[in-house]
Amino acid sequence: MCDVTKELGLLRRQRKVRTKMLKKNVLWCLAFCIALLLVVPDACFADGHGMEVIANIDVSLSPRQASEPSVSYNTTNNEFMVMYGETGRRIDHPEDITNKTNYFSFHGLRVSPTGEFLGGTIEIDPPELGWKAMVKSAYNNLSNEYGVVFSKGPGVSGRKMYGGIMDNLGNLMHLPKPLWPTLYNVTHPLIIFNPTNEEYLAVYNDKYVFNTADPNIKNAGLILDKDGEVIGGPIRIDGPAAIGIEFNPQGVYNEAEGNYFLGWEDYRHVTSMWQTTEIYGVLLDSEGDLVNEVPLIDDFAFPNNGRDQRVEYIAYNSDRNEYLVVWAASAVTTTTLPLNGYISGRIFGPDGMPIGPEIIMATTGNPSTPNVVYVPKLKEYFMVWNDSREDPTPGPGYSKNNDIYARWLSKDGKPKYGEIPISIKAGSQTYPQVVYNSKADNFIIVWTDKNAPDDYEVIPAGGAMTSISKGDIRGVIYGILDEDEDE
Ligand SMILES: [Ca+2]
Ligand SMILES: [Ca+2]
Ligand SMILES: [Ca+2]
Repeated sequence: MCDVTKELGLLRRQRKVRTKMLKKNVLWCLAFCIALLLVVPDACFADGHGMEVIANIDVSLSPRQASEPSVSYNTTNNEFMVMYGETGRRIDHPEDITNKTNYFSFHGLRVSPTGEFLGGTIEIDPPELGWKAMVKSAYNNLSNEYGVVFSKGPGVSGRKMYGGIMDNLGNLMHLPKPLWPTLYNVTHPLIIFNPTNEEYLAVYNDKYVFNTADPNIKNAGLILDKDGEVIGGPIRIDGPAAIGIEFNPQGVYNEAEGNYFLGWEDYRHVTSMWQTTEIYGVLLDSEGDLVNEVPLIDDFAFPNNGRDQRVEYIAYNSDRNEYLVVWAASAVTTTTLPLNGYISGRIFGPDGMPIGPEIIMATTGNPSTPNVVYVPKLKEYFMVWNDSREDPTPGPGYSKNNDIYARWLSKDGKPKYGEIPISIKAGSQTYPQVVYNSKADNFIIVWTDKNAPDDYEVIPAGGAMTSISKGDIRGVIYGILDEDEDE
C-alpha cells in the first residue's frame, strides 16, 4: 500500500511538472503567435482551422479531354457523387476509321469521405457524335436518388436539355431524355432539389422560349417530378422589368422559407455580352412562381458604367437564414479603377434584400470562378476559385497558368485567415467546385486540370464560344485528419 501511495504521489508530482511545462509551452506558443500575428497576420494556422489535404483524387486521367466537373453530397450514404464530361477520339469505335472524330460522353464516380472510389466509373450518357456539355446532379434525400441534367445535341448549336434519375449506386432509373423542345440551343443546365414538394427545378438558358420575337438568351425553368417527368413550366426566372440577355443561372432551394433563390448574369443595360454586366436574382416560391426580383449587384449608374460582374455562385447559411452571393468582378476600364479582376460578394436576407455592403474577398492574379459553401459547425463560409498569379503574362480570363486557391470567410462574408493553395501545378487548373460533407466535416474540391500531356491530340471542333482543350479531372478531400487513422 505504502509503495502504491508513494508511486501515486510521484506520479502526481510528475504530472504537475508536466502540466507546468505544458502551460509554459502553451504560453510561449501563444506569445509567439500573438507576436507573429502583429507582424504577419494569419501567420498561425494560415488555413484557420488546422485543415489539410487528406487525399488526392484522380477522378479522370483518361486520354480523352475531360471537363466541367460537378459534385453533390449524398447525406444518406455519406458519400460524394462527382460527374464530368469527356470528349475525344475513341479507337473502340470501328466506324471512326480515321480517329479524327470527337465522341462526347458523361460519367460519374462515387467518392467516399476519405477519397476512396466506391465502385467503378458510371456511364451516365454513352460516347456519341454531336455535342454535349455540363452534366449536373441534385441529391434527393427522400428517395436516395439523384436528378441529373445536361445539354446534348447534334452540334454546338441545337442542343436540348436532357434530364433523368439515377439511384444512389449510379444505376439510371429513368434514362435521360429531352425535357423540352428548343428553337435555338440550351446552355447552362442546372438542377435543384425541392424537398417541400419532392420535385426538381431544372434551369437553363435558351432563346425564344417565351417570346419567339425576342432575340435575347433568357433563363427558363422546368419543374420535374421525382421521376424526372416535366410537370410544370417553362417558367420565367426573372421579373417583369427584366429585358435583355440573361446568362448562367445559379441557385439554391431554401427549405425553411419554402422558396428558391436564384441569380444570373444580367445585361439589361446593354445590347451585347461583350459589354458590362450586372447580377440579378429572384425569389420563386416552392411552386416556381415569382415572389420578387432583386438586383444582387447593379452598379451601371457608377462612373464608366461600373464594373463587370460574372460567374456568380450562391451559398445558403442555414443558421442565419441568409445567402452569400459571390462573383468575379473586373473593371471595364482600368484607367480610372485601380483593381483589375477580383472576387467580391454580398450577404442577402431571406427576402433577397442585401445585408451590408459589397465585400472584396480575393484580389491576386485575376481570380475567377468562385464557388462557396456554408459550414454550420464553424459558422463560416469556405470559398474556392482559380487565379493566374503564377502566370508571368496573364491575360484576362484565358490564362495559360491558373491555380486553385481557397479561403475561409466569416459569417458576414469577410475574408478570414490566409489564402490556402489547393493545387499549384504547371499549366492551368480551373473551374473548382466545392461541396461540404456535414458528417465528416470535410470538403471535396474538384477541378479541370488542363495540364494533361498524355491526352490524345485535340480534334478541332466547330463553335465560336466553346472550345476543347486537353483535360483531366482532379480533386482533393480537404479537412481534418482522423486521429485514429493517423496512429
Ligand atoms: Ca456592373
Ligand atoms: Ca497552374
Ligand atoms: Ca484526359
